[in-house]
Amino acid sequence: MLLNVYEPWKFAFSQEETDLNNVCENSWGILGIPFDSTSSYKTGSRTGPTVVREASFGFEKYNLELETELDTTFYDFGDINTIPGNCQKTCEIIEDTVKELLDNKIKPLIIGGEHSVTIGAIKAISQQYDNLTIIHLDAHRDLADEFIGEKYSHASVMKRVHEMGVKNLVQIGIRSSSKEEEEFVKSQYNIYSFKPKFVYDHYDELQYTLSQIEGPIYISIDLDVLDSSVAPKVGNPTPNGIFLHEIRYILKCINLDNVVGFDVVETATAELGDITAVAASKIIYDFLSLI
Ligand SMILES: [Mn+2]
Repeated sequence: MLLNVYEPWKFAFSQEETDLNNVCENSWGILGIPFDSTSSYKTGSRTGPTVVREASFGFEKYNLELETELDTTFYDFGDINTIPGNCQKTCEIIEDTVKELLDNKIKPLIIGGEHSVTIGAIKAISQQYDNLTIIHLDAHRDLADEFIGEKYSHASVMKRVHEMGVKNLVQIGIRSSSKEEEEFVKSQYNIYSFKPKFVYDHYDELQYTLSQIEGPIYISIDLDVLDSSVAPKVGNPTPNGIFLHEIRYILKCINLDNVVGFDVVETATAELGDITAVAASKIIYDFLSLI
């Protein structure tokens, strides 16, 4: 029999194991979160986990750009059960699941789904670490206190996260915000931001800043941080963003030994081979190659 290794429901190169008692400590565990109920513009990120995983089969185990083999031990545990239409309850399920991973010394790598799913993941992680730094790549600040009356929303993710008492919030790629959000940022001592122009023009300064971050780090990447020519199928496409090689550069600047959680969210397409899904998959592939 000739069978190939194409199993598009799992991220390529992941280990075969679903029993948490049998996994290696200090490994990574992928969770897909098919949820998009608060999306206010383009829906469809509920199929993100499926197409992002499928796209991973286009990459080689040897990562030529990084000149390294993807030999990190990681497991793909499949998708979490979500409750369509109920963001808060879905976040509670995510929090419980991430806690279970952390109790087994597995770090969560989340594939969204819309950005609100990050609330549940960071809630679990912030209870384990009182000095957590969030590195947040996004076109938007996501610091609205509420959005259309909803506290649990893709537009208020980082406000909820900030309320959890994180040490620092570092926002990169921001180019869309409200006056209220700007005033909130100015009133806080622990929110840092770097617009796309800063990323293009001041690589060295950005590298220095990121390399100085101490303590545990959670990286949250809303795919709309990318220029909308590179990743058009996102919940809120926004022009004039950064590019894939800049995300790779940013990841290389961070002390990845300190990273305790990672997510890539807002891939809003169901089409196999869509360039947005490939971009999301590439970011995860590069991250797994670097750690
Ligand atoms: Mn965004």
